Amino acid sequence: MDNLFELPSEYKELRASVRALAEKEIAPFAHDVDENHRFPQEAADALQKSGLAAAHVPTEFGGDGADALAVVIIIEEVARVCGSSSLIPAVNKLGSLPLILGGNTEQKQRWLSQLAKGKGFSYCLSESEAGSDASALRTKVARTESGWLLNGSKKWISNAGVSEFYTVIAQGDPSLGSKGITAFIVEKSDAGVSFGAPEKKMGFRGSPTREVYFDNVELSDDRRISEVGAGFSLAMDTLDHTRITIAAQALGLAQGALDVATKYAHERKQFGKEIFDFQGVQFMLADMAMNIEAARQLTYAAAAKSEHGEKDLRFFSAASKCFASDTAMKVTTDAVQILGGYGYVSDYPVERMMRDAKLTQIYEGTNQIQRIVMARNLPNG
Ligand code: COS
Repeated sequence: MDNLFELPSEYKELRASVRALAEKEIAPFAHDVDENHRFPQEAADALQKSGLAAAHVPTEFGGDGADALAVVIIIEEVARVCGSSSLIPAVNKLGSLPLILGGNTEQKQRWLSQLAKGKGFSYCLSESEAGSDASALRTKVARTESGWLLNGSKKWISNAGVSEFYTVIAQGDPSLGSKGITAFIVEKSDAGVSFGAPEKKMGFRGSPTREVYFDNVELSDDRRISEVGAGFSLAMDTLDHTRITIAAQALGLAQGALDVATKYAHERKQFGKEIFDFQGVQFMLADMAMNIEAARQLTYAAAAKSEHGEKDLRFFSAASKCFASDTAMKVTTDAVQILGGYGYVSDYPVERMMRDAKLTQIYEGTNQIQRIVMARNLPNG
């Protein structure tokens, strides 16, 4: 009971080391990455060098075998200084988790070992007409004599074009609805794969988001990582684990904004005293800290459930993503308010954090979808 709410020391040490790395090697580039809409290559290199870009890859396939909580802490600490950079470990986990959950040993050896060496892995579920209604996807896969033929397109794919590998969820028999869907691994170099122009986004501007096009892409059957027709369940099972990484990202953005706002409140003087001394500002900072801590407890609990495959994972992962991202939106907006005119311009990072926070309420399932998932998973729901 004594240590129930105390993080074991290995996680505290991990946090300290990721924080030091993030502040030294990622934070100095965060503004430039956002301003110039460029990929955070410095962060990618630093994370890869320290084994943090895809730490979740099991040791047998060349990774660090980091558990779900360790990955959450990595993402949280990177997001605290740069949201775009935190998408590197988050996308790598999202893209490769279907393979980890559904693939055979040979397939894992083939792709996870390369992921551990720095080749990125993206996740292709959403389409222009299939966002929240994910099972309405239209990317088609058809059997051929030698395997499969893939045709269609995916939209809003994070790190598309940078990643080497793509998990693609495709429909093989529309008459079966979600039961006609199967999951495949596609490589960037496969003939018939191409990418759209990078989207012009409000936030997360350092992470390229592109459409991915499949034009008669021939795939052998060893690219298939789910049973035929079991791809939708695999895609949803994946999100149960990875929505927690979005909660982690939201948590990091919120913590980063609170840290900046608290420091600023002590530095900024108006009416002859620090603005921290005004109760109105204290109440805001206290609410921000309180909600962040509540989001952290929920997210870490969800991570433990992910690690142990507990039955209520689906509820907890949706709840953590929803609560942490709503918290991030509120906290970053309040941080901008505390910084006033300085908060609204890009000299300080809080307006960037506020723009980044918005996406955490939208992707890996909107917060409206998370509430549907939670309601469906109430004990007597
Ligand atoms: N895990 C595993 N399986 C799941 C699941 C989950 N979280 N949610 C649904 N399924 C299964 C169901 O059990 C069902 O299988 P059975 O027919 O065997 O019961 C099948 O998938 C279809 O489920 P359902 O009919 O509930 O699907 P809906 O079309 O109603 O959609 C929601 C369910 C809305 C929850 C789902 O489409 C969703 O999460 N949408 C958001 C997608 C998303 O996050 N997109 C972001 C892009 S990914 S970055």
